[in-house]
Amino acid sequence: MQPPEHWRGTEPVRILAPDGTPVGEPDVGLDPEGLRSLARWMVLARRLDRECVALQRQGELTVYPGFEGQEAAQVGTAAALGPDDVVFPTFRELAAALVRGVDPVRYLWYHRGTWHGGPYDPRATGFGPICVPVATQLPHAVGHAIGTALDGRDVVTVGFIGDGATSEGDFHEAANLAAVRRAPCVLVVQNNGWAISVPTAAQTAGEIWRRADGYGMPGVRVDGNDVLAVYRVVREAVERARRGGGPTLIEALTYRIGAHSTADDAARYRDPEEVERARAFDPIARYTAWLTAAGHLDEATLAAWEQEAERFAGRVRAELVEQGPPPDAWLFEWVYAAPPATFEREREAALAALGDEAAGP
Ligand SMILES: Cc1ncc(C[n+]2csc(CCOP(=O)(O)OP(=O)(O)O)c2C)c(N)n1
Ligand SMILES: [Mg+2]
Repeated sequence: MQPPEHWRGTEPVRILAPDGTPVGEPDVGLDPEGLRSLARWMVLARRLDRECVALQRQGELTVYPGFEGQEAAQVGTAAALGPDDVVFPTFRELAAALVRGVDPVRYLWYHRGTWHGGPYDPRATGFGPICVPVATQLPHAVGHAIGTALDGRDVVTVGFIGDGATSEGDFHEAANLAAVRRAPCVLVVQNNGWAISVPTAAQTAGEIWRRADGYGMPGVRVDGNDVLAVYRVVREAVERARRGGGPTLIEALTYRIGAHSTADDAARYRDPEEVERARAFDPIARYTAWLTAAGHLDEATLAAWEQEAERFAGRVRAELVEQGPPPDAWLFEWVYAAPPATFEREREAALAALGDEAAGP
């Protein structure tokens, strides 16, 4: 089995080999129910992800960035956090959002265009807004971490980021500030091999986790398709941050099985054989193989999760598609506290035009 190209170099922290055989200590401090819940979340998340791609193809979502293959990196990270900890996501972390208790229907309002602002409450869920401008959420995450520390609150902030995003100035500024201020945060890079059509090798000449040394913080490279390893590594980083030990940079090696988003045709720049090879490193098959061998999972339970996932995806679909378009006037709401006259005129003209259109020819 040839691992994806961007996994070359330093061996990552790994507990389970790709076939599920333990190569490290599988006791990560979770009881059997906790261990099973990691698998259940991954099964639910993958099913929902596929439903979302279908919903976009059927015109029910405008665009959707899938995360198939990255379930372990996201579920393992989210599960390692305490209830008051906060996540600042990119645009690809629906699996992490589920684990943190975000309502997927509300989350997907964003992709349906129902509500272009914050479709769920970041404060109630501890999950920041979906962030499309690449890397801009990372300074926010570090600022949040510094703020909670100044307030004396026991909160650790996780900032997710992609491999491509590590080329942005925002990444450098955030990582540097986090280390200088010993901010209680964990920066999790999901290195999925691609930034749209740019492979990691064309993005960065070194290994991403090694940059941590230059900033003056610990860096860890973990097998991001090994949910137990991700859980352990993130857990350790969260505990260090909580003790006042400052930030950690984690590079989670994973693979983007799907296209960048439903607006992308990956076959134009990526060899489909690469994807087939990467499937041998599937995070769910690896983990359920180990759970079963360790006596924590039987076929009936796995089948029950799959049925639950069907019902779950069906419920999300039903609740989503019954959601009509937002009122036209919302385009102009929450822009200005005191709208200038030019803006008011624009609003009136636009609403009149939209009204005519809605009335038909
Ligand atoms: C500042 C900015 N530049 C460019 C884009 C267009 N864009 C969207 S996602 C993306 C690639 C991101 O790659 P990576 O950080 O590896 O995350 P992934 O998509 O693999 O999850 C780009 C260039 C953007 N959204 N924001
Ligand atoms: Mg990427």
